[in-house]
Amino acid sequence: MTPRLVLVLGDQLSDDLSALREASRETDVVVMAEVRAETDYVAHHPKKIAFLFAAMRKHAAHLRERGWTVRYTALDDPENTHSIPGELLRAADAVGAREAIGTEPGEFRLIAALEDGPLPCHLFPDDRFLCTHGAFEAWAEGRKELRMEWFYREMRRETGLLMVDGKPAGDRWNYDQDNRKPAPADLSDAVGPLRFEPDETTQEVLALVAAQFGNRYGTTDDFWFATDRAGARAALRHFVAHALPRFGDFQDAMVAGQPYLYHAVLSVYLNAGLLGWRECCEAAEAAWRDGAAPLNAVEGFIRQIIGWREYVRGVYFLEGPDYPARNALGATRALPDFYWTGDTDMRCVHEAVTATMRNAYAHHIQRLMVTGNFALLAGLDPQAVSEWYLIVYADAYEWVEAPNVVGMSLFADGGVIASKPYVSGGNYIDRMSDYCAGCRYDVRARTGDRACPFTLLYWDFLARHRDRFETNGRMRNMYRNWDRMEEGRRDAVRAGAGRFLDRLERGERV
Ligand code: FAD
Ligand code: DLZ
Ligand code: SF4
Repeated sequence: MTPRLVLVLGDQLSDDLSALREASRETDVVVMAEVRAETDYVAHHPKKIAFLFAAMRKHAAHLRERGWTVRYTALDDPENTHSIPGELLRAADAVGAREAIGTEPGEFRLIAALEDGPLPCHLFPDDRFLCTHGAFEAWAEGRKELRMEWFYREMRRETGLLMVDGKPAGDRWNYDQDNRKPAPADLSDAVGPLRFEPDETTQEVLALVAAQFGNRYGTTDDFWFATDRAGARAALRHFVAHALPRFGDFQDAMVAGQPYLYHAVLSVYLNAGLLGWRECCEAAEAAWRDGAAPLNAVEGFIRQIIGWREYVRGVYFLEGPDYPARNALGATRALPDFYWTGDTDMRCVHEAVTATMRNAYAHHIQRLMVTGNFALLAGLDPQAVSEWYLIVYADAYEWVEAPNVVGMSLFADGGVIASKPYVSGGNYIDRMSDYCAGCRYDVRARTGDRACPFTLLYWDFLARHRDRFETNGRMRNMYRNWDRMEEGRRDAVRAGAGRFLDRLERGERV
C-alpha cells in the first residue's frame, strides 16, 4: 500500500489525535519537524521554543514506542527545508507518499499553508476541544451578543461538570464575585508550579536553542517546564493539591516577586496537547467532592477551561482570518521599548514584563490589567501588541492569543468578546496588588508629574472615546464620575495625560 504522511505539529502532542486515529501504524509515516518558518514567523521566546522542541522530541520517541514510524527533522538537520509544507514534500519524496493527513492547526496562517501547499493534505477537526466549530456556530447563530457566561452554562450542562440533579452545584453558576480578594498578606503556602530538572533531551535542546535563538528577547535560564505527559500530569496533581484551594480567592491578586501565586500554570501543557481539558476539570471537581477545595475555587478554574478557553477558540474560528487584524478604536501608537526591556518607572509594568522575560509566563490579571490595560489606555497599535503577546508567552498560539488580546484586552474587535473595555486606573491596581507602595509614581496623586500614568490615561481614554462609549450602560458610572470632576481638574488630568503620551512618543523613560 502507498504510505500516507501523518503530520503532527508542535502543539499536537496528544495520544488521542484525530489524524492518528485515521492513520495506520503499519503503512503510514508520522512527520514531525522543527522548522524556522514556525520559530520565526514571530520571534518566539527561547523558553517557548525549548519547551516545544523538547516535548516534540519526547513525543516522537513515545510514538515510536507505540509502533509508529516517525520521520523527525531536527532544526540543525542540513537537509531541513525549514517549513512544514517543505518537510512534508521532502518526506513524500523519501517514502513514496502522495498525500498527507493532519489535524487542523490552531492558526489560519498554517491552515492556509497546508491547504495551498504542494502536497495534497486533508485536515481532520481538532477534537481535543469540547466545542466543535459547528456547535459554536449553532450557539452563536442569531445572538445579538456572544457573552461567555451563556456559552459556559451550555458547556456545564453538556459536560455535567459541577452539576447536581440538573442544577449548578451550590445553586449558582458563577462564583466570580467571591474571587476578587486583594493580594494576600500570608503567602507561605504559595509554593508555585512543580519544577522539573532538565533531562538529557531537554539539555540538548537548550544548547541548540541558546546557539540559534540566544540573541532574542527572553532567556532559557532556569528552565523548569515539564516536557512530557507524565510530567504535565504531575504538574496538574501538584496544582490541585497545593494551589487550587486558594485559586479562587486570589485569582485577581498581584504580588511583587510572586509570578505564580495560586495560578495553575497549566496552559503551556494544555495548549501543546500534553494535558486535556477533561482531566484538568475532573481533577478539580474531585477535589471539591472530596472537600479538599472550595466551590468558588473549583468553579472558577473549571469556568476558565470549559468557559473562556473554549469560548475564545470558538470566536477565533467563527470570526475568521481577518479577526486578528481588527482595530475598532483606530489605535496606532508604536509599542514602547519597555515592553521588551521592563525599563520603566511604572512598577506594575516592570514586574509583569521582567517576569515574562524570565518565565515566558505572567498570570491572567497581569496580562489583562497591567500590560493589556496600559496598551489599551495608551492607544497602542493592536497588531504590535498582539505580536508581543504571541512572542512572549509559552502558551501563545493565535487561536487563543488573538481573541484575548485583540478582543478581551484591547477592544479592537469592537465588542465581540467584551461588552465594555477592560480599563482601569491606578486605584484598581493598588487595591489588587502591593505594587504601588514601591512605585516612583504616586497612585493617589491625580495631577502633576508624579501622578500615576494609569489614572491619567484612564480618564483621558474615557474622554477621547466619549462618542463611542458614553451610551454604553455599563460605563455610565465612569462618565458620571468624570463629569462630576471640577472642570479645571479635568483639564489638568488631560494635560498630564498628554504630556505623558508625548514623553512616550519621544522614547523618554516613563
Ligand atoms: P489559570 O489562571 O490558572 O487558569 C486555568 C486555565 O484556564 C489556564 O491554564 C487556561 O488554559 C485557561 N484559561 C484561563 N483564562 C483563559 C482565557 N482568557 N482564555 C483561554 N484560556 C484561559 N491564554 C493562553 O493559553 N494563551 C495565550 O496566548 C493567552 N494570551 C492572553 C493574553 C491576554 C491579554 C489575556 C488577558 C489573557 C491571555 N490568556 C492566554 C488567558 C490567560 O491569561 C492564560 O490562559 C493564563 O494566564 C494561563 O496561566 P495559568 O495556566 O496559570 O492559568
Ligand atoms: C510555536 C511552534 C514553534 C516555535 N516551532 C514549531 C516547530 O518547529 N514545528 C512545529 O511543528 N510546530 C511549531 N510550533 C507550533 C506551531 O506554530 C503551531 O502548530 C501553529 O502555530 C498552530 O497552532
Ligand atoms: Fe502602576 Fe500606578 Fe501603581 Fe505605579 S502607582 S505601580 S504605575 S498603578
